Amino acid sequence: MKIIDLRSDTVTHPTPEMRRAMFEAEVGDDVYGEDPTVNKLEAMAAEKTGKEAALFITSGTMGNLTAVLTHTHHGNEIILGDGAHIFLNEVGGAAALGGVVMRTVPNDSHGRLDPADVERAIRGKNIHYPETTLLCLENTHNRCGGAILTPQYTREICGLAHRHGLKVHLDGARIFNAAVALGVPASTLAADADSVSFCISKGLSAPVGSLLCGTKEFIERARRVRKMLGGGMRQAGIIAAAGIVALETMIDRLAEDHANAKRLAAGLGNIKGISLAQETVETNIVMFDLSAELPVSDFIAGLTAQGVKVGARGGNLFRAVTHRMISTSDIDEALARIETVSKVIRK
Ligand code: TLP
Repeated sequence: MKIIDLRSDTVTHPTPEMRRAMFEAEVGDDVYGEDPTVNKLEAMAAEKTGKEAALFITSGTMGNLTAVLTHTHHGNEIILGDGAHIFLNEVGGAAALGGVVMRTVPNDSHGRLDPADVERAIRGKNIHYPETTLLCLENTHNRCGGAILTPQYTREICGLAHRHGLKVHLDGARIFNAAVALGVPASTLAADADSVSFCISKGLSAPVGSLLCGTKEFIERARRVRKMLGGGMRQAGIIAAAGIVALETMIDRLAEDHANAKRLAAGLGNIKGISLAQETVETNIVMFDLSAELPVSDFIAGLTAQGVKVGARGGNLFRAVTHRMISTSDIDEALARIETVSKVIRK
């Protein structure tokens, strides 16, 4: 039985072209800035996001942490959504290692922050207060089911932050999903943020890595922070080579993952006891809930036996993510297996 793994787009394997590029990569010591393949990937990333410079980082988590550490000082406060990956899923690194206070405001179902909430959360000058220095956004928004922040919204909220002297970091782990879905360049979505990070190891299928992008001056400081965190890599061209192939060949095909996610969502919505936990599926993430008639533990056990993997998100909430290694027929097969399980366990 074929395992259909919908836990995350992080499970994608490198393509044969990536493996060839890795084998043949020209390398050097990147801590000395001498790895031509890393330098090429960084230049491509800067170009794609419309920023002056970029830095190759081991993971999305380290990219966000490096951004927070570079933009802030210990004791600062940063504002972010209560569903932000930085807040929920990065081991509290911003607080533990960056010494910043994470002040959350609610994310709406589209991954947005209400500008009025953000404005209220920005601290005034008062000897008792920490200084607010950074706003973090996320596009697409993981917890909000791959929801997209539009360029108009991003401009508005970044404008507000900038008027109050804050910098903005955009966690764009899946920014190319947003770009492809909207039909705009990623640079348009990142234009108003001071820094943006994106992952090559998710839908883009490279095995490792993220890029942090911003001004030359910001990236110079971020390079020191990355070294401090132990993230200075040496012949990293071996993995950067796959990233170059990812940026060259994997972006446009994300549209297929989006179509498959819509197909999956439509099918799930027709299964008794399952309801979608989001109004629309905009990219490659589908969040769904089980009603009380489908016990969560039976559902998980049933799916495991049927070879379908989805992510349990606490309570009766689940996440399914489409990606390059999931075809349209895999979606239909997964739906058939989920329907079988739900029939067997329904109370
Ligand atoms: N997200 C992973 C898990 O951590 C949940 C996933 O499977 O979706 N920002 C966003 C928006 C992310 O979704 C992720 C990874 C990261 C940052 C961190 O990237 P990595 O896993 O490379 O550290």
